[in-house]
Amino acid sequence: MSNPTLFYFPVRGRAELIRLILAEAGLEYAEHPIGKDTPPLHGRPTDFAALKASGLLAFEAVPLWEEADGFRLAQSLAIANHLARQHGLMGKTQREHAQVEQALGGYEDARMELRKVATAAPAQRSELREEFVTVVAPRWLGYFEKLLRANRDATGFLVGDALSSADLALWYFVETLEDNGMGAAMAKAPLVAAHFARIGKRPQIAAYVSSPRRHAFMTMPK
Ligand SMILES: N[C@@H](CCC(=O)N[C@@H](CS)C(=O)NCC(=O)O)C(=O)O
Repeated sequence: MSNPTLFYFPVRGRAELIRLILAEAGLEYAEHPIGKDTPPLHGRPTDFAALKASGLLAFEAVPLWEEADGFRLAQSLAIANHLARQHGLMGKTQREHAQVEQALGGYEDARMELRKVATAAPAQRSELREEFVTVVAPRWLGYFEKLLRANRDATGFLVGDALSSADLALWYFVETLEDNGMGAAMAKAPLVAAHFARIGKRPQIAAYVSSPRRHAFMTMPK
């Protein structure tokens, strides 16, 4: 296997921040799509149960990242950080690096809140969704508004004077809200909205997002 390979389901999910980093970095990579009862690819299982049994997954979970020399890494954020560091998307100083990790921690927390809605029992989902759109998401977007304002008066990025993986993570979070019809949560987040528009216009990101390589959006259950 000559290109590094991303093992994940053929959906955006937890692998999408990794893919956005790869797109921005312009790194060639292959996807190893996981399924159920699917045949092996390049001698590796694609069937999830068989992949778990193969011992390739440190925590019996994907995504998994594998490099040409056999180096393997699990945990989506560890993979994202590894690639972001390699490609200059993790801040320019140790302090910026820490600030990028801080923003990524916020992104993970905000995603967790969204996940609570997605995995709620059907009877509770609509109430939770309403609360998410009117209270929870605006609160998290408000935190990101403050981070943006505190960094060069929101004229560029979340951290420092260059794009980092934190910007891509925020972009993906906002895209997920918009795609799921939760755009109303953005009403009091004009700086995040402007940041979303800016990041989405970056040539590598725009090209990736409109490419056939991008996995289709899957709506959250309502
Ligand atoms: N903290 C891990 C969580 C990974 C995870 O739970 N992945 C899910 C798929 S999105 C999985 O493989 N779950 C194991 C299973 O379904 O058996 C990460 O961010 O990579």
